[in-house]
Amino acid sequence: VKMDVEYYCATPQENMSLLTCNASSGEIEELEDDCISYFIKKKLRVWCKEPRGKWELGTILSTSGEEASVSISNRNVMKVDRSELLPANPDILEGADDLMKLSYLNEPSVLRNLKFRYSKEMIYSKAGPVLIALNPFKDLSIYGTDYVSAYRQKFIDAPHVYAMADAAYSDMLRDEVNQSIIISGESGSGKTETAKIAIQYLAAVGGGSGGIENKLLQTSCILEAFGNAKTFENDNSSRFSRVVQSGSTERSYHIFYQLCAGASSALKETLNLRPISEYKYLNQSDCVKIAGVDDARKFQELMRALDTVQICEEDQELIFKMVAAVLWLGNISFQVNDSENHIEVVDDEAVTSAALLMGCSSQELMAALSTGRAQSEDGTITKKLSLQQAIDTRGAIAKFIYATLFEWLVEQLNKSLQVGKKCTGKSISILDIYGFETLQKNSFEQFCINYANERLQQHFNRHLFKLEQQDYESDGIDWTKIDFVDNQECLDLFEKKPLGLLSLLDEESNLPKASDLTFANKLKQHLSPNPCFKGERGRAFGVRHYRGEVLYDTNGFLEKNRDLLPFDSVQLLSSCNCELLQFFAKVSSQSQKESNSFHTSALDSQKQSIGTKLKGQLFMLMCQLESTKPHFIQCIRPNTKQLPGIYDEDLVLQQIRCCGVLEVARISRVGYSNRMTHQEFSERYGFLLSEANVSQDPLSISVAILQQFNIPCEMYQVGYTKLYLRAGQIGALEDKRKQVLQGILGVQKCFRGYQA
Ligand code: AD9
Ligand code: MG
Repeated sequence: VKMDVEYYCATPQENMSLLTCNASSGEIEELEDDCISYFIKKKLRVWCKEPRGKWELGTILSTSGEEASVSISNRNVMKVDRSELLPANPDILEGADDLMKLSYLNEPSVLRNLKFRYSKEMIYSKAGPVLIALNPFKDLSIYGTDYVSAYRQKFIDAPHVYAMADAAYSDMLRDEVNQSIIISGESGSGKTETAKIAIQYLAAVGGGSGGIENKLLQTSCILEAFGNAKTFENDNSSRFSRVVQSGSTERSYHIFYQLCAGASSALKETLNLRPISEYKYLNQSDCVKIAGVDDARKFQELMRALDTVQICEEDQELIFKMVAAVLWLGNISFQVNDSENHIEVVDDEAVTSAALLMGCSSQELMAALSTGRAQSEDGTITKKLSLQQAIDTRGAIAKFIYATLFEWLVEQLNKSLQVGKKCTGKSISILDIYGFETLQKNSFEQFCINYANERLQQHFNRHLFKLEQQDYESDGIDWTKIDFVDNQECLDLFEKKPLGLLSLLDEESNLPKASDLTFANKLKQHLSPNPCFKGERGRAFGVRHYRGEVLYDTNGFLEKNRDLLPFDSVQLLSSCNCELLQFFAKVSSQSQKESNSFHTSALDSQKQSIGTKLKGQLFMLMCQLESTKPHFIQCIRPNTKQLPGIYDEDLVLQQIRCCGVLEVARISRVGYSNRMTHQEFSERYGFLLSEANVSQDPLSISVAILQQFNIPCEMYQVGYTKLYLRAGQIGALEDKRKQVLQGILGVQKCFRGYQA
């Protein structure tokens, strides 16, 4: 950074004792006398930590031994230890759009910078290559067609999702390489909104034919109706599984409430639909409404979206039948026959309605809910279910129907977007998952969600820290390694075989007599030495995640992990007069074939548990992402109240600390954001050389280009195989290239005109 004023350039530790002085000459030299005296002499501002741990701005008045007297803003003088002092940035850097530009990258400076920007509604900032997005919790007028074209034409260069989407788009066109935009952040930090903003941009600039851009935009509305729900942390949270139960102040998936509120009277009649309060799956929670959300209107929007993506009326009815079937299933009740300790299904409206909607007879449904098969010495026998078994079976069928519906819907959307032809071009993938969660009570759902986020963070670390630095080292350029928090150890805690959380969970799920308590004990027995694991009392255990420690309650872990659909239910579903259920039940029965899988028996070896399935899906996802050039966005939630204008410093700091953006900014400041092989570089810019280079070897051509364009030597390094350039250098070369090419094109046009 070149400036007129005298300033300091701190070493990676960013503390007062390790400063080096960068005088206006631009030369970096070791500071001769103590940097604190320099700060006193120049009346430069510092951060000092007050007793309650908050950082205050001030100027050092004097020092005595290890103690410094600091005058802070309200004219108070505070005495602090020298170690509690950090250099503050000069005013001129206030609100810098890239953290990389700050002279001092310490935590209070970064926090202040982001706070300043947030107060001016500048919610986007950069940390080198990473876009930081602070959730505004209100609509800002920084989106829409005018902004799209301004970013496309590069009239604006302020950090924005549009700018990042544009970079991905331009890189894809230029390098013909698949791209990805990877969005991370805690629950409620704004990932899904950010993903939609990126899609909006790409649809606008790359839409083209067939109205595909409009369809693409409408898919979010559909996916959110069926895949999102209100949680404690976020009114519109991307979710995992919650059909049969949701916590207080939480709701099930939006679609249930939208359907009940917005269905036409004809549709209500077809589905025998009742008000929300009459459905057990919905009325168990004390929350049915979301402030400021009109479910009936949302339903109309959903219907329009379904029309736009060309899901025909028949299929639409089928979808709503499945949704209503789930609701009616939840209302089915059981009567316990005390003398024989088994149950009967109460033959009421709930059974008839559910059976009708699913396309089977009430008798068949009642049989599947009350009896099951078990293996005996003489072969398979049919036996009556206990109350708990019947409730679990009912839940399993409801979850299966909903999961099936969701998968089918995604398939329909994909078909609709392909507009009949196979996509052969390059792609941009946008990844938005459920965000990291720490609740009062964390269950299997949080366990899966947080594991997935741990995987995603590893991808972030791998690209921004590991690969980046490996490249420098192996290519032999001067480089001082920068530390970062690697979460590999925590990932290993989950994934290691046979002694990892997922393997032990599967092992325990396979044991007929196992319980949540035996599972918790097993974890303690095997994993206690692991620094990321924390044994707790009773059924609980703790994991030290990259985003902090989370306490999990193993209650329900085994049952949820097994996620078995009893054999009789599979048979029932494949015999239903409903295409959708038939198809998926057949797929499911393939994997269960010839095994009398029954939910009280051991986990069927052929059916994957939820944990293992998730691990496999994440592995595939990571493989897919590895074949793309990544662009990272870190979303940050400034408060937990979901309200605009509140910047909770501690909350922001905690997110900044664990997501690694500070380290990214540090690496970027001293690193080289662009790299190209000598071959690529010489081929791309070689034609700009004014004198034909005698030597044809790529390295000599590359060096000649650097010289011709006067690129200062501190702005690049030449490695064995690649050329490393600091930020901003490629841009200048690209501009020149464009200029020359346009010149050539102009001449050609002229020439053609002349011929004509
Ligand atoms: V979760 O992990 O799925 O629970 P997300 O996806 O990170 O979470 P989401 O995108 O749903 O969070 O954002 C939460 C809410 O913040 C939204 O419903 C909006 O009300 C609000 N939000 C987020 N980003 C923006 C924005 N750029 N502009 C306006 C926003 N509001
Ligand atoms: Mg989301």
